[in-house]
Amino acid sequence: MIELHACMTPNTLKAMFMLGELDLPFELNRVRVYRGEHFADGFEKLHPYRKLPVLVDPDGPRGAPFTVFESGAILVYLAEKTGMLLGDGPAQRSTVMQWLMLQMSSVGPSLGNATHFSSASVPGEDYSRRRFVTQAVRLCGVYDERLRAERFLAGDHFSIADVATFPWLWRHPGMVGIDTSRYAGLNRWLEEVAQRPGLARVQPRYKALVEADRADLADMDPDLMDRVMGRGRWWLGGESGPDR
Ligand SMILES: N[C@@H](CCC(=O)N[C@@H](CS)C(=O)NCC(=O)O)C(=O)O
Repeated sequence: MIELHACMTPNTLKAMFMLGELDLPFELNRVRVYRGEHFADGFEKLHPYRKLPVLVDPDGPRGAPFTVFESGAILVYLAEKTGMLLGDGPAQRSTVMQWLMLQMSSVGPSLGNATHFSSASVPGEDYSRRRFVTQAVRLCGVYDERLRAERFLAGDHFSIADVATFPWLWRHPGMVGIDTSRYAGLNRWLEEVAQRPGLARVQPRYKALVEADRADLADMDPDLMDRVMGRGRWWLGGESGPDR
C-alpha cells in the first residue's frame, strides 16, 4: 500500500486530497516533527532536506518501490501514474503546471510565512508579517480574478493545480487577518472544491493528524523549536545566529 509520511501542514493535505480524489488506499505515517523525528538517522533517505510530506509507492515505475518528496512532485507523480487530473495535450498540461508552479513558489511560501510571522514575530518587529501578508493579499487578488473568469484554475477541468492550491487558500488568508469577503470568484471556487468527494474521504484522518500535532506543539522543547523553525541557534551555531 502507498505510504504517506505526514505532519499537520497544508502540504500534507495536498497529498491526502489527491489520494482521496484518486480513491487510492494509503497508510498514513505521522512523523512527529514537534518531537524531532524527522531529524533521526535515515530520514534523509526519504527527503534530503528532512521535510514532509513524503510518499513511498511500493509499486513504482517498473514495479519497484519509489520515493517522492515535495508536495508538488507528489501530485505530478500520482497524476502521471493514474492518468488523472493533469489535463490532455501540451496546452492544457502546461496551464496546469503554470498554476501548480505559482502555488509552489508563491502561494505556499507567502501564506506559510504570513502565518509564521503572525504568531512568532519578535515583539516590536512587524516588517516580516506585513511583507508576507501583503504578498498574500496580492495573490488573493490574482486568484480571485482568475476564478471569476474560469471555473477551475486551469480552465473548465479540475486538476492538480486546484488540489495544490485549495489547502493554502481555504483558511490561511482569514487566519492571517485578510478580509476575504471581497473575493467572490475565489470564494465561489473554495465552496465548490470543499465539496469534492476526495476531500471528504480524507478529512477525518487529516483532522486527527492536526489534533495530535497540536498536542505535541503545545509542550515542545525550546531548542527543538529553534531547530524546526530554522531560527538560527541550531543551524548557524550559538552566538552567530540571527536569533541571539
Ligand atoms: N516545499 C515543501 C515544503 C515542505 C515543508 O515545509 N514541510 C514542513 C511542514 S511540517 C516541514 O516538514 N517542516 C519541518 C522542518 O522544517 O524541520 C513541500 O511542498 O512539500
